[in-house]
Amino acid sequence: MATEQSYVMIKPDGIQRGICGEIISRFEKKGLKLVAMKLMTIPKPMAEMHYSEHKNKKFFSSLISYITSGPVIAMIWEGDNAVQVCRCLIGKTNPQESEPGTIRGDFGMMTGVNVIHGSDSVESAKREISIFFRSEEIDTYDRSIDKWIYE
Ligand code: DAT
Ligand code: MG
Repeated sequence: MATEQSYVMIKPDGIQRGICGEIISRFEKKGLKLVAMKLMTIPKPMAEMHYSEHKNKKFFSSLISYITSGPVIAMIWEGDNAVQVCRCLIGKTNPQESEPGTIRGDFGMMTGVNVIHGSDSVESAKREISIFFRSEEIDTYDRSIDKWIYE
């Protein structure tokens, strides 16, 4: 087992559209463990840090305006191979190319308004988690159901 943590964030459109419960439910049902969660409106400098790899792209300013336009739900999901598992649940960057059954495939229409973020590597996850959470905000607990999820 390679236990990892992924940074997952429901973007402002997910909150405005009232689909957070359904989205969170997919991560729970998959078997991932929620170890941190908060609602927040991201300050612009924090958004720029989170998306720093895109700072030279032409969509950067619209991306920052969008992600700071209203509250997001910031979460950390933990589990075996969690980074890749979360990306699978989320789907491709462009919701029109995302498979039905994925979050973006089921709930989105445009790349610039694509409902949810998930870390793309373990290194990115560590970086993003450190931007959004203090270590004391991340919980550690046992789940008795894990014996029915992991062999
Ligand atoms: P992902 O969120 O799937 O990891 P990414 O890291 O390449 O995708 O880009 C970050 C976000 O930036 C993405 O969720 C939506 C936005 N974005 C990416 N490419 C874009 C484009 N060509 N036009 C507009 N927005 C874009
Ligand atoms: Mg990315």
